[in-house]
Amino acid sequence: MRKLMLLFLAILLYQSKPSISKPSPPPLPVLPVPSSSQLKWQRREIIMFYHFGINTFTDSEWGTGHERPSIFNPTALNTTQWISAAASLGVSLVILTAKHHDGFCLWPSRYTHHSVAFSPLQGGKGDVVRDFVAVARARGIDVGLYLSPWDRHEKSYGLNVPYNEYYLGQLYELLGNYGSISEIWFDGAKGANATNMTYYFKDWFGMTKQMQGSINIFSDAGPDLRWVGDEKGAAGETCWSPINRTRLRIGDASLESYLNTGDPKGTDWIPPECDVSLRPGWFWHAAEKPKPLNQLIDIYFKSVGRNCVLLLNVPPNTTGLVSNSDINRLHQFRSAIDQIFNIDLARNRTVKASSEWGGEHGGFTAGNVVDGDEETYWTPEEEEKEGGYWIELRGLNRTDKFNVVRIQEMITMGQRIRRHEIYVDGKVVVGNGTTVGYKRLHRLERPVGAKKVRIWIPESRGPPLISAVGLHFDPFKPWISTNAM
Ligand code: FUL
Repeated sequence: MRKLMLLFLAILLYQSKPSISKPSPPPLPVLPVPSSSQLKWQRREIIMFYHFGINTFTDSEWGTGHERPSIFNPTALNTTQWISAAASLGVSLVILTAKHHDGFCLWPSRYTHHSVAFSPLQGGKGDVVRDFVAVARARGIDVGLYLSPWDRHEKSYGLNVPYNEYYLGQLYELLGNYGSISEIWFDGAKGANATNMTYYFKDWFGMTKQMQGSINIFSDAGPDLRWVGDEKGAAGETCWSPINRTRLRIGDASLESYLNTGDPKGTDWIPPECDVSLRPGWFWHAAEKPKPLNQLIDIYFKSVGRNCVLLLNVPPNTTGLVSNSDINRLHQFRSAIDQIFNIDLARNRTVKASSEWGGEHGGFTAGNVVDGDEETYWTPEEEEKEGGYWIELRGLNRTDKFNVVRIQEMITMGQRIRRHEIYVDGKVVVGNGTTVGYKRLHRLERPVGAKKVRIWIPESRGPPLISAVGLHFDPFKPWISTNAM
């Protein structure tokens, strides 16, 4: 009898359990994938560079190393004003040239007399690195440093062991005395007097990682971030974060196009950073002006809009301030980006897809691409449909014109899309391309109004994972302003 009652109870419990379908576990990643530091960096989108040093006072780009430290005299130096400029653009990481090729140090390095300690700045007590770091941190902005390997002042330059020791000593000072450093910038430039000298990159990188566990190391060859191969702020139309590190060599000009496009067969995740200056030069020159707004917007589309981070250089002037003309241009740039992207015509619209991983309760439904949440994504069933995978926005208003299409991959699980096409109302192709990556922005030929917008993905490394699709209107597109006149 007791047994029977227990059985009855068990049946009752089983039947009263509500039938909830379980979400599906996500698909497997497609390697390589980013580290958490690389992911954090990618999401910053725009970061800022400050070229400041002895060159600022000699109207030059590459100092000789023979300049007297006494000429370094920024009478109104105000790093708070520099950082406010960065904050107004919305950047979360700022990088300072602690030492450029002339060898002059913006901090009082123990290993040289060629530094701020021998300049009039605060009677020799100044430390631009210290001030810069303190102000940025107080504003919640992360910090990076540029320590040029090429040093035209240092006597030991050209001698393998002594110079590498000198360089490591300075690196140790910068990475040990200024708290957490998020990025370190190594370039490969070398003097003609050092053709037989080797930069001990392996030792430098090793010590850097030992001292700053979550830092990103930038160089022509990574290991964390790579140069994009030009200084125009433009990535390749095809731009893979994966690349083969074994093919890369620091300072090898023949690799520029490889760096620009990356490699779908790459086994290393080393995304490109697009460094470009707001002005023609990297350092401030009285005769130069900031780039026009249209050019900056174009740079944004060719860097951030091609799976990269834009590193925009804003050089402070001889008084030690960012010039007003530059500040105004940064404000215009920010407000232009906001004007284009703050309105998203795709937001919360109906979305259909070729299939949904795990079905409608799987957690990877098409609607995830318009929910405004970068952590959710759509992914189809593994099986490739004829002609590829697709996702389609429906129920749009023909009167709402857009001329920018934004597509974002969920890169935490690898970069996958090899080719994509954008169709409106079933048949008209308004844009197409190869890679997508973290963010791909298409600037269309002309504004379009449509009821349906479909993204076709005919080729990809495994099923695509899409976190966002957006439709925007860009009033700055050059032809619009000329037509309106
Ligand atoms: C290059 C340098 O030679 C330029 O002067 C500038 O600093 C640029 C960002 O990197 O390697």
